Amino acid sequence: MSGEEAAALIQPGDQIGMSGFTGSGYPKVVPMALARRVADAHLCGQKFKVNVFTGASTGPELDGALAMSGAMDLRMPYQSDPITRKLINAGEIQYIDLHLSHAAQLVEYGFLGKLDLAIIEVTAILEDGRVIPSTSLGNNQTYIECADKIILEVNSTQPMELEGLHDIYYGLGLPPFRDPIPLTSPSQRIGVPHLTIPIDKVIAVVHTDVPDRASPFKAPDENSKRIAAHIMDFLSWEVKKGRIPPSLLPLQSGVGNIANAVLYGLEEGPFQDLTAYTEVIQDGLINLMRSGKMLSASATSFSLSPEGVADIMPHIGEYRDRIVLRAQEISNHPGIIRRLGVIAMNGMIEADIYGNVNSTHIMGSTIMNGIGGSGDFARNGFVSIFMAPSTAQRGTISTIVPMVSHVDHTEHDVSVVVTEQGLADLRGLSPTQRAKLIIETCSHPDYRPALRDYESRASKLSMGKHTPHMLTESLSWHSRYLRCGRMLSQDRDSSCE
Ligand code: 0RQ
Repeated sequence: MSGEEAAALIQPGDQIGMSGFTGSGYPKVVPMALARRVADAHLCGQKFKVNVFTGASTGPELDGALAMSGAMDLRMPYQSDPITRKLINAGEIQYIDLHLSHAAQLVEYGFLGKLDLAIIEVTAILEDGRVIPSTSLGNNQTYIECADKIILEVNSTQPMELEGLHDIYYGLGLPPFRDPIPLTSPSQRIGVPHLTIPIDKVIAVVHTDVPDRASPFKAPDENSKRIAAHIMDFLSWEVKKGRIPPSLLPLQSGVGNIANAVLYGLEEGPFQDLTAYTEVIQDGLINLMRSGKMLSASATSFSLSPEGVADIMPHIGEYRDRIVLRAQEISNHPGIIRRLGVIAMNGMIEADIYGNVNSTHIMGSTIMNGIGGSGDFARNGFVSIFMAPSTAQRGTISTIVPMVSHVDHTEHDVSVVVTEQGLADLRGLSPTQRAKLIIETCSHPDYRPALRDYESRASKLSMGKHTPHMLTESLSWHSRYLRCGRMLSQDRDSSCE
């Protein structure tokens, strides 16, 4: 049926699980038709909102269209759409920012309520009923299993060559009846290549020929290249010390231009026979496979530039033995990440001098994208590297700060902080040792004196000497409470208002 006919089957208040992960494999026609329906309803004064769950970020036809029409009441678990972000920060969309490995099980546990509908993009429905997934797997099989009804969007622009790339291992079950997941190497297959669709739940099949909206990558700039070079030196050192093999350990690389630059750095680096256990296959990863430097990669989606899509997708079948796409609860599974010893490399907004990392918030209250999979990999990886230029906003803000304004990755989950200035290896260091190293190695010279000044005054004036801070400067509420808390609860003092 048409997108309009399918969208007419959606009810106000529905909770919908959709496919889509980093701009790939998301439904397009039905969300756009739903956005038009909602806009019409709002014009007539009717309230029409739905809750939208996905794998991760999608594209303008889903997040952009639904946000602009005012259709979204609640969004989870990750987004990177500018309109959605604006409405979340305006308080008009409720956003649950989750570890990506958690999303499927939270739905299965029933913690997020009933799933009314699943809208899933697929590549094809074969004559015998088997369904070839699209360019991402995300939470698709879970949403299909948990939803009351299913709409399939068949995208004829996705190549049939995708058949056989996916490995769907579904049915972890509920505690206490969970078995170990039998995955011991990145390229191993433990499931089936097709989605299992309970046919009686399918209420619509819709055709689309709208391609994934892949974001272009900027060519690596000087800072990204320097960050990549520091990471190459670090990995070489780890090999030299015998802590990792010459082929390294499976790599995870976050999204974005710096992450892609690191992959280009590996292209020129000395390492051979690499593997990846990650979430997204970016252009840089494909280049490593093409040059023979990388043997195999496991992920949950493709996130290729438009050139990458045009170049690679028509021949994607050639990579069937070397690329595996998995559900995100497997690609991001803490136990598997720890078992494989993944080297985790993720972007950050800021790090503090003690190694706490903020990946999600600007100035503590404005969300950027979400934690995504960075927490799954950071806490469980063999080493966890966080990277960013030492300044943001054209040099006006230091990304190394005394205390992060929001903590996504605590000091306990961060092994390495790297900027274009240098790389701080935090393993085995106490907070005060870390502070000195991060300031001297990672901060921009323009901000270094101010950070040194903070560190030295804090080490003298702080009440505790383990993680010295001057809270008046970094968290004024706490010091105000210490000063005025008693008075606030007894005789209110206007100086404490
Ligand atoms: O702003 O767009 O206005 O120029 O933030 O920053 O430097 O372009 O960095 O694209 O690598 O994104 C952490 C957001 C970094 C990303 C984050 C401003 C800066 C710019 C973007 P403009 P850059 P990147 C696997 C892993 C969480 C999810 C994750 C992210 C904009 O890496 O979302 O890791 N990570 N998933 O100017 C003010 C600061 C700032 C700042 C940056 N300190 N203060 N503004 N900016 N630092 C993948 C998945 O999970 C799917």
